[in-house]
Amino acid sequence: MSYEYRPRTCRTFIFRVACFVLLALSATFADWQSIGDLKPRGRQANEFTFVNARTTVAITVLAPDIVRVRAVAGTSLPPDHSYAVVKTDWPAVKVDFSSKENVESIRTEQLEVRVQLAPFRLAFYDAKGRLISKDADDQGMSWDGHRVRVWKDQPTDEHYFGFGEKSTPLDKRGRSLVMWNKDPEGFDGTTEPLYQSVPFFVALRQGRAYGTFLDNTWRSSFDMGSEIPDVYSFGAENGELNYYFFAGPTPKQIVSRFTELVGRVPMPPRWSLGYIQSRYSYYPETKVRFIAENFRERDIPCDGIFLDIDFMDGFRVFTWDKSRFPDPKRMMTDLRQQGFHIIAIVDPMVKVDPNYWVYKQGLENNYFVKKPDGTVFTGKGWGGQSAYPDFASSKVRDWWAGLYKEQIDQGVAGILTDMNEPAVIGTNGPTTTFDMDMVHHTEMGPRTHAEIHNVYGMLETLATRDGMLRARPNERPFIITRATFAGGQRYAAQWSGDNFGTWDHLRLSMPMLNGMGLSGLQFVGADIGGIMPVPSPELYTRWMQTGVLTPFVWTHSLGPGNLEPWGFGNRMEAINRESIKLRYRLMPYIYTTFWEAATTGQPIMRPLLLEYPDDPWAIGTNDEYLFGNDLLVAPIVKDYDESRGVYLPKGTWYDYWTDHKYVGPQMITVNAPLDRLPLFVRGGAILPSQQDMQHTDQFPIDPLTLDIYPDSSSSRQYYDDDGISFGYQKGAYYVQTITAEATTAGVNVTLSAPEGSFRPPKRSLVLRVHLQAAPPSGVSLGTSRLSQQESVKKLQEVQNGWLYDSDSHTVWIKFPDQEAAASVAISR
Ligand code: MIG
Repeated sequence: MSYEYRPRTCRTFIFRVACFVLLALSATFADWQSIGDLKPRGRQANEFTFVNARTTVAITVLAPDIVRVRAVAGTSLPPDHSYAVVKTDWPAVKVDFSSKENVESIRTEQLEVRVQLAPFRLAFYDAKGRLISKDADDQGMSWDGHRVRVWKDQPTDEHYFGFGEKSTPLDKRGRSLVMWNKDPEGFDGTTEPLYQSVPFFVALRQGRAYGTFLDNTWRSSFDMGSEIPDVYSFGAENGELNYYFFAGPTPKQIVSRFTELVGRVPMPPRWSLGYIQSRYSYYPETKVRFIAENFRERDIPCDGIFLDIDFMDGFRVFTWDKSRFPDPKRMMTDLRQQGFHIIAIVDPMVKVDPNYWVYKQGLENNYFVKKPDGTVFTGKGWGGQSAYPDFASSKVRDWWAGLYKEQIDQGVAGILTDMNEPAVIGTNGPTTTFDMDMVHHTEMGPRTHAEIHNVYGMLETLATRDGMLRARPNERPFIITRATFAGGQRYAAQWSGDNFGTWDHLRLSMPMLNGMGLSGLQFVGADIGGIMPVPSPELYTRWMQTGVLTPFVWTHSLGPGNLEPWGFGNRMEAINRESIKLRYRLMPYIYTTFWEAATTGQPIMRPLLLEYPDDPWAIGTNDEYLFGNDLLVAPIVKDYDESRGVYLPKGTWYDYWTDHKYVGPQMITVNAPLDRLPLFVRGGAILPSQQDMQHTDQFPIDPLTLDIYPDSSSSRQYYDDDGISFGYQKGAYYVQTITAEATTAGVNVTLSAPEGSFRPPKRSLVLRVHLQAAPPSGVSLGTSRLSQQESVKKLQEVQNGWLYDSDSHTVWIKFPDQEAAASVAISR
């Protein structure tokens, strides 16, 4: 395998022609000023600086596999600042430097940056001297007025993934992407840009990956070979050409490093992983209570209900419409007793109303975004003209954080921040957001909206998280936001905005959510059923089936139909009930997967390419995904389809429902009647699950079930904690390593002594060892033999015992969870 490649000889020509065409097309397309020749200026620790009369470039080695490149106009580096990056204290790393003729070399154990001085170009090599990526010879870093951009060679077999929230297929090769938070007021599989901006991508070529993060908040763009073949480029309208290069070589390592740099999702409250019911809008109170009662009466699990804008008094944020919700505190107290949490919407628009306290406080204290002439900027909000808090100011964030207290004290458990791209309803002249020259007051001084726009929503969620923590210091906040920027997972979950109730949207939700996951946004979901129009019964049911196996799960719609799990008749209700119950049974697996995301940064919902980067079929798969380490989901995405082709990557896979074994890589066809989601378990998986519950904190887990699919030797960690407090940060968690070993003598399962100080109430453990062709000759726990039982019912009655289910070829073993090391031997 060679990583060198030969650029097409006509590339230069094409580049020039393309530039010429662009020039001719646009009168405003000025000449890009190439960076020219630079000279080394010096080295400070692991920062190497290069200069000429117009430009300064700093190359900083942060880790053996991470290099930062900072290019600025001018002869010195301005103060450093980032809204995305949280890690700056990198441990010392050994860097070798050498210089010969025109090329300086900066080398770590994993990476070499070759710096060509004249003309100035960067090339990244791996430790074996193989080229990973390089600036294009024709055009490296360049300026055009305030605009900055860099062009890089694009090998014909390189593919690009990530880029945050995009509705296009996973592989962005040949596409042009824009980073500019925007409410598109509805989108399809081509709309660009969308609500969130994460200027980050993973490049993959012949199984080897590298990553790039452009840390620039201005409007930026990535052209992945749509303008000029064999060349890709990225840059921004203003600011620094400031990017991080991750050497990989696996996508997982890149995602891990990127999220180390910009932060990872914190452990969410467990209830927020339950099913959430939503509607634009449920009101009045009797309707909300009716919805809640229906869930319980119909035996459909649910943990939360969302209140959209109509709960407010004339769309004034932080108020209640008292005719619709006369006693919010009582309503929320009652609902909580039934296991429901209320999530309330907060918009960044503050109605202009001299009698409204939020508006008055904002006006008196200069908390609103201003025009250049110093007057308050207003735009159209739900309640009419509205002012917008300046979230770029820490003083304003502090004020806004305090505003949450009253509603949270009344019982609001979660906040949804909408419209924070920011979106101005209708249009604001030519734009749907603030005018570009509106003024924000940051700690570094005044800044224009053009610079702050992309982080406005993220800064709102920072204030919101702070506000929730102040109101309830011992509870993990739940916030979900429509707009965010790189690193936004530190403060909030994200959903994919106003999707439609069409099969197309169910299909595109997969690459969309998977791309977000690759970009550090791990806690994500789409409106099940689409916000509008009302989906067909089949579509809603199919969407629910797969939606329950995404990180955030809610039905959200504008109606007018009843998009509740029971809204499409008895047959669909029965299927939806089972889909949601599956989510709840798998909660220990899902919760553990969130813990993995919080500690490693790996997405919860994953494209196949994350695990199988050297498999071209896996890379090209948009209509399947992995949910956690062990499950592969292949939803039905077409009307009336009752079977589909499923690509199974290398390794052993088991049909979740039948235990039918497949050996990948293989394309199979599976039957999928309406009540069946094609779902596969990885060979070697150990899946923790729990008993049925109506809401996540209805009962402690009992029994904890471990479904084991033996495959020579495998292991997993199981995580638990109290699900709500920050105790886990001080050691109050439960982590156990479970291993399964299949030998000719049988299967051995071991449980490690748990780590951490959290201990669940006394309970039973049930191991279900799948794929056992014949009943075992015996089962022992430690040194004692367990007795065989005749039926599952019998097994439920005894404390210890085992059973062989000949229909499913599964051995069930039950014993009290000693919360200590244990070993179980199943003998042939
Ligand atoms: O454009 O608050 O994406 O989820 O229901 C309408 C009303 C504003 C857009 C959100 C949607 C929400 C709706 N909001």
